Amino acid sequence: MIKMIHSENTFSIADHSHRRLNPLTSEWVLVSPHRSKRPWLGQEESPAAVSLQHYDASCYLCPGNKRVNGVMNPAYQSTFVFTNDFAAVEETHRISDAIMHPLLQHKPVRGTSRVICFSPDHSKSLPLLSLPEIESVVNCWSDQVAELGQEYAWVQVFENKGAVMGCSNPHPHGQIWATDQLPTQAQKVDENLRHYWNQHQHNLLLDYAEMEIELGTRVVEKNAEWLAVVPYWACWPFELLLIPLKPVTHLHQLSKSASTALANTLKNVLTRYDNLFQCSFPYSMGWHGQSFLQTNTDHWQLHAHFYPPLLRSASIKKFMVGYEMMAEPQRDITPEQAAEKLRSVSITHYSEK
Ligand code: H2U
Repeated sequence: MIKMIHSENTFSIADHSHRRLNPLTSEWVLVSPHRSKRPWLGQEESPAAVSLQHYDASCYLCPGNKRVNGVMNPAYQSTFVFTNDFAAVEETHRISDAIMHPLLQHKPVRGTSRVICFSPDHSKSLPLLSLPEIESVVNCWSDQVAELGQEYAWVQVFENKGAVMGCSNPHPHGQIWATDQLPTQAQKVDENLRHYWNQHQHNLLLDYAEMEIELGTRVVEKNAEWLAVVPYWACWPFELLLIPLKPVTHLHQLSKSASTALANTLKNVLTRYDNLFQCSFPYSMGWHGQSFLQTNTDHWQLHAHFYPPLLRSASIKKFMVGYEMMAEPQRDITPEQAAEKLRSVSITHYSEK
């Protein structure tokens, strides 16, 4: 007879606290599913409503308007890119002749920062644009990566959306920062993808995508070219990882059909985001293409991260503080529950119903 000792201690991943490993960074996240029912008496955000104003005379990104430094934006019709008037990095080559102590090290950085307006329409965040308009944004990202990749080691395409994420303007826009060195995240992910390749002679992200499609529990969107999944190791409540299903290392190497399918995937996942809490869903997103310093592409696969802060409603966000700052990130609802919630909402935008 099999005697069940301590059966009340049996572990269930859906109910009990555990840690999950992020193989892209080799960092762990603490998952506490039982904690999602705790009461909330803390800060509430003002929900970001979908804007109805197509043009704002005081917006420095609207067509024909004056920017802070006095330059006029053209009367652009589609996407519009300009060099950030307050660039975080400068294009000048500089050499530091400081003698460095091992504990006080620095490196001069050369680079450029650009701002990308996604649309002339002040009110149209990405999910509200038409599919051809979203594809124009994809093509604009791709052209920028192709151009800046000729000169810089790392090209970071990103979007900060919503005041809660520190975005300064609701006009739909993103940014690109290109640098002559790999930033910390890029370095870390490159090392982990390379380590997996060396151990298995397989591409980590392609293996992962295949496994998630087979399991299905964390999948939010899938088509012939793309997978959108709440990663097993997600830190943010409704975090998403977008992976192309065919090997590709850079946005500008996507085929025409992959770019079209990406526009479709973006439209659907971002509409799901907005529909979840019926608000213009804030997030930070960014693309991770390969370092332009490398020629061997076996280990790398292009991917995008979406890190949205909202947790329970349009007004309650997750704070990465306390234990997260001092120990490691923690989440309450499981990635599987988050994926289920995202799958359960419509792909027709609530404002268009
Ligand atoms: P955020 O909304 O994510 O802050 O990005 C807007 C960027 O636009 C920001 O980096 C730039 C800011 O430096 N900007 C200009 O380049 N010119 C302006 O006239 C205002 C803002």
